[in-house]
Amino acid sequence: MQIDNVALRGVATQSSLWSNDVAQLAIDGNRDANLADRSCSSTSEETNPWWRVDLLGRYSVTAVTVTNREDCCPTRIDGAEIHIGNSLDNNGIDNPRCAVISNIPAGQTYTFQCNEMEGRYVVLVIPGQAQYLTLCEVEVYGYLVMTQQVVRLKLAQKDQNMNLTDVDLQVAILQQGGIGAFCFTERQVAQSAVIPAPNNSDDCFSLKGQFGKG
Ligand SMILES: [Ca+2]
Repeated sequence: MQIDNVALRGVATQSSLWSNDVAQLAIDGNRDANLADRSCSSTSEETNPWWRVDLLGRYSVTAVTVTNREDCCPTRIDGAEIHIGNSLDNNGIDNPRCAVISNIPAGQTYTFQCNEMEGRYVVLVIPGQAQYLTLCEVEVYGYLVMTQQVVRLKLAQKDQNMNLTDVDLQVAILQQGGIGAFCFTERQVAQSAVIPAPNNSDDCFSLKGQFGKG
């Protein structure tokens, strides 16, 4: 099974904003660790600063990789925690914890094993202290958790070698009609310019009738 950095396709947010160092800069695919190069996210100094990526689907996360700032203040990240899960309670901080970052040397990239923890959200937080949370890159390695409905689709098709994570294939199957209602994860829907995004937080919804053939 292919393990990708799925954070690259996610949507990031954070508890506050320092300068123009927006949350998305931590998932721009660039580990450049000099803050002036504009590839690091940063909150302002506050208690319990957090950063979160929405993976837009439920993933089994094998590892999270964090690149620390190089030009200043590498110890600011000491004590940061990585949480993974499907809840947004307490901004996602209440989700199970994968790791505590004891320290990362300036400009270095460390990997934390998460043993296939499942979740849509990956949250980094520095608990219990007033601090800046600066992240030059966060990589989330994992794979999409197949929903029961996608498995049903797999069983329904003739060619078992088709790649059902291919959105173009999914759309093509639906456009051919006659298969009825299927569900897609929001993650998969978000990848498609053809299928409109769902209006609720369910990770699965019916596409029956979307193409007038349901
Ligand atoms: Ca970056």
